[in-house]
Amino acid sequence: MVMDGYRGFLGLLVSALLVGFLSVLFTLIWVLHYREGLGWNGAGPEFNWHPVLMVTGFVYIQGIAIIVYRLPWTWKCSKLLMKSIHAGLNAIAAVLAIISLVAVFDFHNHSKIPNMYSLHSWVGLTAVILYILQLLLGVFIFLLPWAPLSLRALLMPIHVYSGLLIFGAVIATTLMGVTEKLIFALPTKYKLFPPEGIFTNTLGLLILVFGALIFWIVTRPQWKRPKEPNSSLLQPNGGTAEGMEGSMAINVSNMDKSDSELNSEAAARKRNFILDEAGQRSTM
Ligand code: ASC
Repeated sequence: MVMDGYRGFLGLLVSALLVGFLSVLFTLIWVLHYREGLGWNGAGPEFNWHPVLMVTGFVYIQGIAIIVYRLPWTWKCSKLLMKSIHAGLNAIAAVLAIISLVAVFDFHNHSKIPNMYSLHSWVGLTAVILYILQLLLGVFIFLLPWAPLSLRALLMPIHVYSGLLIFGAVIATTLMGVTEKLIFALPTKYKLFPPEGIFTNTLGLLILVFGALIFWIVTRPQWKRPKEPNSSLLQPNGGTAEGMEGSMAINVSNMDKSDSELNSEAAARKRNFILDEAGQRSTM
């Protein structure tokens, strides 16, 4: 596949998938081995769905959703298909996050623990609400064929920024949650370096490294999906969900881009174009 620094990309992608998978595995081992296991009974086992579903959905699946456009072997797939996969993964993550919130509120209510007093809960609930808004806005503006190209171009940088902001807030919230739970569960023992403390601190580090890898992958301009050249000419009114990458969009969105970003995007476009002319891949 044609991509600048393909081996580096592949190494980071495999590392991210592995570290993310380990985070989910560590969370499961934490609740199954060190805590009360899983159940839906208003007690500890019901609470335990909260970390499991948050790390699986809100951390791992959201992280993968953020980088799906970067996978070079999907560049021959239509933009609409990739948007559907991006939206679908984010929708799965949102559903898991909501179930995870139901578990924690239900546990609190059964066990007469107050809701929403901690910083973890304030930042976390804000992230979930913004995530759902981001998902709805993304579907209505970028996936469905209704929004004009000018509105898409205007909102795309905001969509990218708020997506990464929410993801960062989710990583921070997860770390607060892990710390909080350890202090609740091991009030006197945490400071004695017990195995559960060491194990769960390691889980926190894995989640942070996962976030760092996703953030690196998604901020490399040379790994962006190449723009579809001339597609706006095929759809002059820009009224369809696909082919929003034409010259107009490039011009509008170029206004706030750095030189290096523009250069590597231009290189990607050129590469894409040459490949097109050689008939090696289709852009639609
Ligand atoms: C879309 C799409 C993009 C953006 C872009 C806005 O719907 O596929 O890449 O909006 O056209 O600049």
